[in-house]
Amino acid sequence: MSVQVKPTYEPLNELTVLDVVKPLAFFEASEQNQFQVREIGDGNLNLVFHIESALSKKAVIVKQALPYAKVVGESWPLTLDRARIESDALLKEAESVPHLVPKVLFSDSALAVTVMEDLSDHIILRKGLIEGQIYPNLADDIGTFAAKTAFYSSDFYLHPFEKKEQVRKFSNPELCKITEDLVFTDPFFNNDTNDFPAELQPDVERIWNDKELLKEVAQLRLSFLTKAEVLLHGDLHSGSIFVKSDSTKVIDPEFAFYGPAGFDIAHFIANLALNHLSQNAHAKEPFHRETLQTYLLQTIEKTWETYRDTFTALWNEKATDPFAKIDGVLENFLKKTFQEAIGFAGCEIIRRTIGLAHVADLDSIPQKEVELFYKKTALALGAKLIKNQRKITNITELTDWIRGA
Ligand code: SR1
Ligand code: MG
Repeated sequence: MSVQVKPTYEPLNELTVLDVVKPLAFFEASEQNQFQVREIGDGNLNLVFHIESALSKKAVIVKQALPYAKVVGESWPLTLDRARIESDALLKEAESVPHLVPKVLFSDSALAVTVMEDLSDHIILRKGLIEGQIYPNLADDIGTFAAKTAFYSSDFYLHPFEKKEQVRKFSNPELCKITEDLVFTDPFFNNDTNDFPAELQPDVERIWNDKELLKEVAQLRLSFLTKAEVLLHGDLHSGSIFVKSDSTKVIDPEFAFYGPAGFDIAHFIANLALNHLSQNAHAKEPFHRETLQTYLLQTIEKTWETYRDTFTALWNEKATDPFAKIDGVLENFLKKTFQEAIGFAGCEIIRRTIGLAHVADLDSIPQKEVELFYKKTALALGAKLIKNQRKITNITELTDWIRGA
């Protein structure tokens, strides 16, 4: 009788990662001794290996969670359960938007490992945007991703028992705490995790002393803490999206949890707004800059419109909620989601400028003076969005504000 021994957790290396890959049916037996392995993780939290067969050139990605946050080191312990959350979220998302997420080939929660489809022919959206690339399908794809994953996970569609089971399954307290601290708390107080140059001190203090702003942030933070409306990706910035000209793949849902419906769209919009601002410095010539900035604003508008229209179509066709046919119920939900998204976007813009984990869009601006100028502009835009979230009634008002920042 053979006894199956459960694997115990060990961080993988370029040799041991093959023990995970070899038993998979993905590669032929003849390929087993021909692998080329590279560790390619450049994110804040995990190991990522690219494993390619030298014979067929077929490849897979092996992602393993470390028991701490790589960006800080072993002094910041972090649950391995995020690997389970990530593979479960990818599988759940694949039920409604299979073309927009990487395929999961294998996962093991004890090893904190997910093996998935290789996407080396894509690049990270943030990199593409900084380089001035345009992705025509991006708005449709992200609007569809956010609307479908939201609707199909919500009380508008699921039986209440199933919804509560999903909320339990995607309970993600440690990763949520990172967002509660880094997005909704630390940047608004004089906290050690903040990271900004001395020249920004007056602008930062203006934020810390703005009681009206802090009151709104407290409300947004409470929404994030308490509203289990829909299954969110939880970290939908432009580093969590892989793109090529005709394809979009949303990756890295380790922050997935049930939260307020506007949160994912907000993070996407905030990161496009930061790129829009940074193009004033990155784009080499005025015509190209104008083209890029117009594209970015149109993408923000179209993402929201796609989200709204896709959610509305699903609601009209499939909602099981007893109030779904009552006039104004959907409109109220969408209005509240939209306005809250504007506030969340403001928090993300501020956090990516002065908190922990900045964005390359702003940090890679070559001249220091120019970088400071656009960081100050980002702080002012973030504060404006937070304070005026309920005054903006349609998406073009928002893009007008971003254009005029
Ligand atoms: C310690 S983790 C820092 C950031 O990286 C992730 O992508 C999230 O955005 C998180 O806030
Ligand atoms: Mg990530």
